[in-house]
Amino acid sequence: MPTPIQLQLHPLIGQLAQIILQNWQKYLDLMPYELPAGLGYVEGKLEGEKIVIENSCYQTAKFRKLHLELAKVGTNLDILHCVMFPRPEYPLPIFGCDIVAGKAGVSAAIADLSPTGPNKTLSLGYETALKALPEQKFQQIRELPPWGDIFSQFCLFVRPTTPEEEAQFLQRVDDFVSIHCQQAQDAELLSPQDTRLSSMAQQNYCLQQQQNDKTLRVLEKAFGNEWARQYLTSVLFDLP
Ligand code: BLA
Repeated sequence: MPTPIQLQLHPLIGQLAQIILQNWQKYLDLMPYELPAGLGYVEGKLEGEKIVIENSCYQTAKFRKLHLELAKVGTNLDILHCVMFPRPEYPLPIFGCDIVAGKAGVSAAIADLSPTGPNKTLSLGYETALKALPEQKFQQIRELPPWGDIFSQFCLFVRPTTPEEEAQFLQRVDDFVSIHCQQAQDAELLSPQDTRLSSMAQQNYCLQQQQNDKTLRVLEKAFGNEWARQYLTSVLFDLP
């Protein structure tokens, strides 16, 4: 079910949102997740351009927060942000995806299943499934910023340059999310000690993501400094 703002976004973003939501509906038993009051749909405009943000948020037995955010900044910057935070009691990585599209096309497309376990590795189930995915080729692979040490060896960070590359990116995210949902079905409870470690890994993930100035700057321009910080730390990357 395309939502009003989704219809006006860059096609890659609309398609990716559909793929993510379809996987969630297919594999997971979704329950609502209440975002802090007033932050489901937000509009802001301080300097210059208007920004519209639309959030969909759910939880399940294995995931504490499934968050899909679509944003339109002015007429030429479209953003998809998605994170699937597991409940720390389960040995599950964090799925994250961000797409930033401007007039000149998609400048950043990133997707990962980021480890929360010991030694920053994924479990054998994930490794096996991810290594079995077909090899992909992109002309422009982007370099991760310093805080990007949270991502796994399977992280894909590209600037897609052709419709074929966009299709490859969509396929890879579809595979990541469907593997993740299926692995989560079989996940068994961790010991209290390992739960503490996975909770700390999630905190580290959020603290590193909060260092992304590029996200903060877009939000600050529309909503001001205090609101932007609050949104970053309570909606986008709240600590478990
Ligand atoms: C980059 N994120 C960006 C950029 C912008 C945003 C404008 C720069 C684009 C570019 O370098 O081409 C903005 N992203 C936003 C905003 C929101 C958003 C405003 O999600 C939300 C309202 N970011 C995430 C997640 C990941 C992520 C979940 O939210 C990864 C799983 C990654 N975004 C990410 C990375 C960069 C980026 C790695 C590049 C940062 C850099 O090069 O310094």
